[in-house]
Amino acid sequence: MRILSGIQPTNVPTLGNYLGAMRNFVKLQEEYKDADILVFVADLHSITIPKDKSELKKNIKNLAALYIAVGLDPKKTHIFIQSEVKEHSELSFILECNSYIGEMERMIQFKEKSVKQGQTVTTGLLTYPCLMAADILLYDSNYVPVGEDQKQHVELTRDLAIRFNNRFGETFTVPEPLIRKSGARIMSLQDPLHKMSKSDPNPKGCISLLDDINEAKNKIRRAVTDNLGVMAYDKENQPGLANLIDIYSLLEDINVPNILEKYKGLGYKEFKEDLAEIVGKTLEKIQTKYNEIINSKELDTILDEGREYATTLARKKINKVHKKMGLGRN
Ligand code: AQP
Repeated sequence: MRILSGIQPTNVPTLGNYLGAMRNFVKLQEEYKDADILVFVADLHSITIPKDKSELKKNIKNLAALYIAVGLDPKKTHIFIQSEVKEHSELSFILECNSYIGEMERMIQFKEKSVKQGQTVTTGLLTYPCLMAADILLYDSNYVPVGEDQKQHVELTRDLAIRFNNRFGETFTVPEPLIRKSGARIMSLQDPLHKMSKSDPNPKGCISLLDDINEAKNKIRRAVTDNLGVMAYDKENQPGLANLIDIYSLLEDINVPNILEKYKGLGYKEFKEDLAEIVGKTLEKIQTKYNEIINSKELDTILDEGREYATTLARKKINKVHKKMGLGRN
């Protein structure tokens, strides 16, 4: 069985990326001991919205180091950088030629992001789902751990795989999305109706995994709540507080009723103070490991091994695709 997932190096990952994705990759390592797991830095995906060269370089390396810092074990999980395995772009083009513009235009993410971009929306943003399908299909991935927002892209990948198999003969494994029910959507600390995002221009709303620890604690202390002053879990009327309770629950592995019981009759101040400490400890642990690995030779060795492993699998699949379609001489 093979499981594959990736994150875009659009900025330093946030606590939301950690709780909604990275931490789950680590859990998968333990839960699926026999599975072949590949986790990559989706740098090609990140350029669908143009990026500054030096920022991109830095973010790629940071994300690779953070994968290890949060607990991915390179002995169990192959970690690589997407653009270093050329077959991703190659299969992406082939899939573009087996998909329809209407399918791409229907993707919710394209509709949302293209509205924000206006006239400067790139062609890459439209064809992004074909690249994502290529990422998945190159490795015959059975499961793709994604957030609810990416489910539509995995469904499109399934359609493309089935279409290709019907047209050219059995070639691709049809994947399934793996969506964790407990992986809450972490919201902005300043605007709890919008998700915490690494490209949020307001740094107060999101905690980056590389934030200064005291600064991160202050962000929790100053997080927007409400003036009801009652410790309750009510997403509709107290969305800011509910978000903080979700973060507490996930980081401490305590369920919501137990948290409410613990803070019954106490003010938000005590709760926020404890949560600030919990977040601080989490970041400290991640940053200690990150500092050990970021400038080490070990990081390059891990990424070289990941690239070699991924390339061997990907090349084999691309050769098969070429044969099935009649491309080249063989
Ligand atoms: N706030 C969040 N809560 C829970 N999970 C989240 N994820 C992202 N934000 C939250 C999950 O993290 C993974 C990262 O996916 P991505 O980098 O490919 O892009 P994204 O989903 O668009 O993440 P961001 O942080 O919002 O990036 P930008 O700002 O660049 O668009 C996914 O599994 C996602 O579900």
